[in-house]
Amino acid sequence: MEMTFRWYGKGFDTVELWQIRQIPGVTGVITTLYDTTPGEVWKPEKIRALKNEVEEAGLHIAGIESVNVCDAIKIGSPDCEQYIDNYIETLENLGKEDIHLVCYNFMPVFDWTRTELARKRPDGSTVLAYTQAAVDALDPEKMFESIAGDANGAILPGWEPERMARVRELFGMYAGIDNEKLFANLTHFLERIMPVCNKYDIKMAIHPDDPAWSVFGLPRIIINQENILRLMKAVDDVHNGVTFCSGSYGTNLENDLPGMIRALKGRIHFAHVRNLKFNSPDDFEESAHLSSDGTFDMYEIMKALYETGFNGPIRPDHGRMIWGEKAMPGYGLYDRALGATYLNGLWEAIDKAAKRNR
Ligand SMILES: [Mn+2]
Repeated sequence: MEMTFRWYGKGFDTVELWQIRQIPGVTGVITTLYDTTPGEVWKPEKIRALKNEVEEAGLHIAGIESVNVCDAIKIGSPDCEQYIDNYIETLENLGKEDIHLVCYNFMPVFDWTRTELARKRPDGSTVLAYTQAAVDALDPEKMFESIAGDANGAILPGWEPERMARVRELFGMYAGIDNEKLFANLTHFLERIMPVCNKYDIKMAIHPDDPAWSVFGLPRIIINQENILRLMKAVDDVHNGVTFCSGSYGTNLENDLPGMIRALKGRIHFAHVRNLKFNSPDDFEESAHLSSDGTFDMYEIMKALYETGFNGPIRPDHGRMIWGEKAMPGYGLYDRALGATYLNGLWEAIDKAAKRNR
């Protein structure tokens, strides 16, 4: 396991590389070219410049989150083959720069969905939250406007204003796409990219849909153990793998998180580990990483990763906004640094206990 930290790049992230370098045990960053649009080929010079910048700060690029998949590929529209070719070219350029992990998702229209970006908790911290009642009452075209005001001026990943201006058009484009069609398009995409992934040993790691159910009637497929195992079998190559995000699969309390980790042994290439606090099955907020602050048993999650031989990057995921920090919601420095330290502590304890009992 390598402890890592997500970084959006200079000019997009309030957190700086030198700060990440000072978090104990964090050696890598998970980053992206935030100013590229889905479908665009990533230029080798830009990848190299990003890599140099990270390495000059004493860190390294442990993976890319994300190379976004454009709507044409998800929909399977006539120009999708050209966009898959572009994606392959991007993977090739990443592989040549010795980058071997790519996180992506296959969610239509909306990336992750929350109904509040700054819900206040009893300790005065603010967190992202979701309540189904608010989604049911909302016009999807107003979704962006309703949350944008709490974003501290940041551009939210997956919620870029240009994209949100096209919400109506995007809904129309997905009109004929049900879960089966989306699954077929995902399988086709993976089959097409596997040769380049094999050539450069690039592990693709699909991020689950968040929340793990359909919102606004759109198809959602990466939501539970059955579906993710189906995808692993459909393209049975180790380079077709998973980002295990406890906070996303965990939105559905029926998902047994440690059990899923065990079922996915060998195919989890990247882990997002965070906790949620449920007030009811359809109202949750993002708590501190600590088990006792939320609903999940973080020890059991880390233990399942340890026992299945997980050796990829882990990162703390969304953090609370604490100590007066102003940052992109979920992506401040302080609470995620606390999360990294806590997860490192769990791992050390699990590792030492395992070695002593051997
Ligand atoms: Mn995640």
